[in-house]
Amino acid sequence: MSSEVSYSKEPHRNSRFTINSKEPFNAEPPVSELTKSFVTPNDLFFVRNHAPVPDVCLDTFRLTISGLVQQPLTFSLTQLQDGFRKVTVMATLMCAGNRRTELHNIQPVRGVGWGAAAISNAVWGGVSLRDVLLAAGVGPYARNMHVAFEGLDHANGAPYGGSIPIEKAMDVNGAVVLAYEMNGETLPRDHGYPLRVVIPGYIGARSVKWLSSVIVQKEESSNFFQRKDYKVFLPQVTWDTVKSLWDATPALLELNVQAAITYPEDGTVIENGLPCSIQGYAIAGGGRRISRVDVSIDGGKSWNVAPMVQEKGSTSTGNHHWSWTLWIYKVDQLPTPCEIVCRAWDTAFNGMQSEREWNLRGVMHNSWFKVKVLPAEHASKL
Ligand SMILES: Nc1nc2c(c(=O)[nH]1)N[C@H]1C(S)=C(S)[C@@H](COP(=O)(O)O)O[C@H]1N2
Ligand SMILES: [Mo]
Repeated sequence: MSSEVSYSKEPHRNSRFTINSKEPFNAEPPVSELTKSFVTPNDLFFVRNHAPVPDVCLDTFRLTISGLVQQPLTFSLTQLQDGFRKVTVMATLMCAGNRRTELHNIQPVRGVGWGAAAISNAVWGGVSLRDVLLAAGVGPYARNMHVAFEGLDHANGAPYGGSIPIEKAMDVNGAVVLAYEMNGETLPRDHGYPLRVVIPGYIGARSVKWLSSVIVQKEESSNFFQRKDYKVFLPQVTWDTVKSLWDATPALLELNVQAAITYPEDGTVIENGLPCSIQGYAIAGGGRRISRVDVSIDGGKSWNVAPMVQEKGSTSTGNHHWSWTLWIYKVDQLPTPCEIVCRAWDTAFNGMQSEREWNLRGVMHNSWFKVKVLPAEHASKL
């Protein structure tokens, strides 16, 4: 294998992206775009790559299923499409590093700086991972094992990868999909063409793109991104002291509760006393629903409940809720200057932190989201 890293075959990208890193490509849409549609258009869906986008040829592409299975299997994309029923799942992906920049402003964090738009929602079409594993002879009630994934891209000299518990992979309602379509279109190259796994309810990092290999194993993946990244430590933990902590700290899987304001943005100028439709998103992990979104226009002293906008069919009575919740809170007369704050709760009443707490990797940051709105006089003084 050549270890040369070349970015000469990257796909074309939307010029409206905010580019946080060019090589590897990491970009988020303008935050106000997020809540304009419940399903994010493909060309505005945030992109998080760790290496050049693989240039995959369908003729030679194969997916292998191996490890602790009765029957190892190899599929071309057509064989997967023809051999299994098609499923579609609407699911939001969020990078665990969403809102990292707010932590970076407290103390530098090594990693891609993300605003609040490292999150997007899509309808994923493909085959069910459970169906494929059943075909390989994995028992329907398999437990205490891990399903590891590997992609065709190489980051730090090894394939990008990760794993999930087999209980999630085999869950009839777990909705884990090997996706070859995104919003009814062929999966775009930036999002894993020709095949990716989508793990609804989990941090984005586990949804391995350019998927080439699924391995059932006793241990969780030994991949760098499972073992040496995507973990949360106390604020005082540094790159020196973290060394002994990686193994003792569990890998992040399910998302925590997150919410952000997408309009108005921080620093927006609005004349005192005008109406304002405050908008945003909220999401919970592990399939839990958002039960309430609270908005404050006085910096978090008093709160009101924001009406939620939910796409029909994206909810269920169980914990099988894979898409974000959008919300709009209308204020007749917004007193400016003011600080607008939002926070959300899931059905287990997990919430968000009231204070920002720094962590080494800048992941799972979900403190109350705050924006300052300035009065018109302020603008004229600038
Ligand atoms: N093969 C591969 N899969 C990957 C990554 C990667 O760099 N390589 N990045 C992961 C991370 S950290 C995230 S947040 C999601 C982002 O998916 P998206 O680019 O489709 O938004 O892909 C995940 N899957
Ligand atoms: Mo991520």
